[in-house]
Amino acid sequence: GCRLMSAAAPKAIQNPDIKCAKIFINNEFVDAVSGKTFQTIDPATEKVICEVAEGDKADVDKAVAAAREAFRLGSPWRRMDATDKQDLMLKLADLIERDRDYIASLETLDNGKPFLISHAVDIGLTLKCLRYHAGWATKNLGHVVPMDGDFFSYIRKEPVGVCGQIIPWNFPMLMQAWKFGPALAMGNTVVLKPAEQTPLTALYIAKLAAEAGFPPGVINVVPGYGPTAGAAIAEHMDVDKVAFTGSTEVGQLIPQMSAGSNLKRVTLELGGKSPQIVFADSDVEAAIDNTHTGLFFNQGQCCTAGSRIFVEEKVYNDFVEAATEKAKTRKVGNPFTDVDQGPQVDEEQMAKILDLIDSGKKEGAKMTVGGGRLGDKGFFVAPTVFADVQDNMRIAKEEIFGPVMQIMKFRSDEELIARAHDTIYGLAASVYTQNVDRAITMANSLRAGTVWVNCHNVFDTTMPFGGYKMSGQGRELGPYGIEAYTEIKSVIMKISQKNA
Ligand code: TXE
Repeated sequence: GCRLMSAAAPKAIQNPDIKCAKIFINNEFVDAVSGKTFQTIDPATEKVICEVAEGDKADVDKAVAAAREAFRLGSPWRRMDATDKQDLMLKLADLIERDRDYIASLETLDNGKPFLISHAVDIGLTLKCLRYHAGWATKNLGHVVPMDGDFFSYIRKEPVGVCGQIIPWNFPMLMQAWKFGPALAMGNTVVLKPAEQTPLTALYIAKLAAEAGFPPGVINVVPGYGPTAGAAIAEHMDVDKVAFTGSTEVGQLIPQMSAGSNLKRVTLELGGKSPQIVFADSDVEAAIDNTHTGLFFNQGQCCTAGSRIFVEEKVYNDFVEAATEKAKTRKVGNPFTDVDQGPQVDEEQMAKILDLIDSGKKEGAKMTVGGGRLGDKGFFVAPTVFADVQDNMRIAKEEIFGPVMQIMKFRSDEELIARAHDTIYGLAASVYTQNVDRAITMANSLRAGTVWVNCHNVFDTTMPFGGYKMSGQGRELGPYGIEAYTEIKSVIMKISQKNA
């Protein structure tokens, strides 16, 4: 059935009914304790989509209490067979697939990304993520250890407990899946706060989780703002772990809030300024395509956006020309039509991008295409390319998070590595070359959590993801992502006689 459904042509729903816009606690939608609501906006039209219940500390307290009760010893969730946990997660994925057109439409309405991308990429990766992690539920193995003395000893991996999860707006449903997947597979309970810009798919998927049969309190979703609802999670005395994806600025606050409260576990996935390095010995045509999507994908709103493109002198001029031509072909417009690029997520992000574009012009970079807002309704920004960018310019240092490409020239490998490392970030990097020695040497030298060779922005649930330096702490996905959702317990039992 699933196979047939995913083969069906995507059908956009331009005005999807908003079915879930309240706080989800104990498998029910409730108003905020304060009664407050906030608006979520369609970034393509600037129209209000709907009012959403605005959670803050009081609602987080309720959600944490529900998650704690669901985690109590003897609770249905704690006693559930691993195969049943696996089946629940698979069921949730199946329900998301059933409602694929609707959810992809909702994501596009709330976030602005092209519907065909929401449908194929965001939902596609969400399904794979949930299904991959479902398999882990039955594979959470411990160890029996040959310890000295007359003891029987084993290591058990237990859930951490109540997990707070704070996510951004660039991949709303996928970030929810990255957080739910390992947390649920390992038997934790969760309180998730979606970004205030994009709360709608997270709430609808919470409803599907109830339909799938997750016991009340296992999954709770509290929409609201960062300094109120988000901080209440990070500062909570009864939250055992907080996983945060967002800006480096807020990422620096989260461990402080943890330390100032109960030393809850912290994992962070933060910003980047990732280099893409194009050698003259690469397949330059392919490199032009890959660096283009490596930067422009998702309106440039990727933590891994390859926004510093270093090009070897010999091919530099040709590269700049081709990258500019390629940027010109990018179709920008109504995300419910067949376009490459929709609007930026909100006015604040658009303003930040336009300010950085201005700084590039003022600091003397050579703008070859783009350079401003498109139209006067909706937060559309023209695909922009800057050549002759110098390392000390703001556009070479700050995360732009928009469709703005920086191209710089380099001469030697040694000079290049130092320049590529001249950043506070270390999330990702890519290298384009056909020389095996150079590919491996560069891949092993670059200080980044992911290095791509002859590609960029390729994600897979089996591969750990996270940052060096100020791009984060810990890893998500793959076996390392699972570790972040378990506590390790040593059990040492005195016995009368040990035998090998
Ligand atoms: O991020 P915030 P913003 C970068 C990108 C972007 C910039 C600002 O450069 O332009 O950050 O975006 C919650 N306590 N990234 O302002 O504020 C907030 O409600 C607890 C990169 O949107 O970090 C939301 O749910 N939580 C990034 C989440 O944090 C708080 C993706 C992210 O929002 C909080 C997004 C607080 N005090 C932005 N303040 C990536 N790594 O992909 C805010 N939040």
